[in-house]
Amino acid sequence: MFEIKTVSVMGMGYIGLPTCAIFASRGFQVIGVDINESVVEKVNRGEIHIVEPDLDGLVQKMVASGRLSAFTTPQPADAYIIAVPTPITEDRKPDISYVLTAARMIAPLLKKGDLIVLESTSPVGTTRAMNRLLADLRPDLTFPQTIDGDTDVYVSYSPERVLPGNVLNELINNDRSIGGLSRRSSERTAALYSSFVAGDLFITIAEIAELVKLTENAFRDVNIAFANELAAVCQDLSLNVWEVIDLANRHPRVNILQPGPGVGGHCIAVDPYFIIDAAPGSSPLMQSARAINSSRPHSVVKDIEALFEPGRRHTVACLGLSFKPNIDDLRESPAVEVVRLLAKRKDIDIVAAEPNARALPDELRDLGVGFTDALSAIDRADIVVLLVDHRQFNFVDPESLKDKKLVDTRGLWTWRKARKPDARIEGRKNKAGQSDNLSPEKAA
Ligand code: SAJ
Repeated sequence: MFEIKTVSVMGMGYIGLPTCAIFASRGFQVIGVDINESVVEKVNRGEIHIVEPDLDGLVQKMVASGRLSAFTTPQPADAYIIAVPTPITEDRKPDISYVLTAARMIAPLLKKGDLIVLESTSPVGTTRAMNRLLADLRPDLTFPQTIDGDTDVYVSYSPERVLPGNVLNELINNDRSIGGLSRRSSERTAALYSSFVAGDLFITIAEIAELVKLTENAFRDVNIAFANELAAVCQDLSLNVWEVIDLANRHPRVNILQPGPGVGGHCIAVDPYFIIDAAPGSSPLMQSARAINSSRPHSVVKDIEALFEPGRRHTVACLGLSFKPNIDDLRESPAVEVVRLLAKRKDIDIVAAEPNARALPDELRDLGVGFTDALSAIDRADIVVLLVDHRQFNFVDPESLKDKKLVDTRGLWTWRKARKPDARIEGRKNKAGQSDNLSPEKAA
């Protein structure tokens, strides 16, 4: 076996940069590669360009130790990790061009014994397509063709599955699937990741590992769509969806997710399309889920418009812009979409608050949206819309909302903070010192 001493990570984004830092912390010499010069300069100064707990300190330490350095072009290594974006096109087809470009860039550097691991969320078949491209570009080396054959170069798929906001912890502790194009590829990949992964490693074929990653995010999308559909049903029936979910989830086998203004981020709102594109005739549920979740911002806008009084100019406070609580990431954010849709109206004033951002995105500022802190926004508005359940919004004084019309898309004020204490009669199992282990027969 060839020993891996140097690891090159292609792409230093939300996944690539923490991966660089973790490999460096395990003693590897790590080369981070990114086409964005300012990212490379920042990392080489020991700084980071994303918001992620504890990552800044680790990157700073690893750069200072000399084990992590960044470049705009690939450098020779023993293992190459590809962590570049795989977006969708306008017509919702997967775009794997960044993966293939990364493969083209490393092809000239490859030598006997090297390992290539694709980590980017990818449509089924991408790892094999990348392998074919590499084999075409380097006819002097052998690449995996059958699961059993040994080769000069090893190729695997092993997706990341970490949650933004908890990346370092989940990188280490989550289980991982590894889909090698050959048995030796899987073995080498497992050996490399076991340097930092404390979770279990599961070996499978590349196509299964690719579909597993897509399945995880499609599963969550479908489940969020269920919660969002239930919210619409409850609205028709004038019932509180938060209470319905809270009580239903007390069933031992029910776990309904939370409704909201839609699904954002660059993963869950995108990845189901990779499955839908591959099997359009067999994925009606995933297609419906996408349609339900994508239409949520429009429903929220309708709920707000229902509060307008004819002839009156309203000021609407929109609280929260990020795609989920307690982060600064506005990409594909349904909250931004709600504000964008509202801002098309010229008969209202809009003021937005986002405690994790220093300014509004240019697009919203150009639409005439104001930007201030939550309390001033509430103060100025007659309609208050809660779009993201940031922890800061827990501390809003209910008195300040008393005379306002509310649209609480996350149930933070209208349910989570307003749960009635006398609506629960505590059972014996929850009372201190009173637990009894009676079998049903004994209890009877
Ligand atoms: N959301 C709801 N209701 C919920 C849960 C989430 O409306 O009950 C919304 C959020 O507000 C947000 C969106 O869904 O807009 C996605 O947020 P998320 O926290 O569910 O997931 P992400 O996009 O931050 O990260 C997901 C994770 N995948 C799964 O949980 C299956 C993460 O583990 C993946 O690594 C990541 O996608 C990725 O990179 O693919």
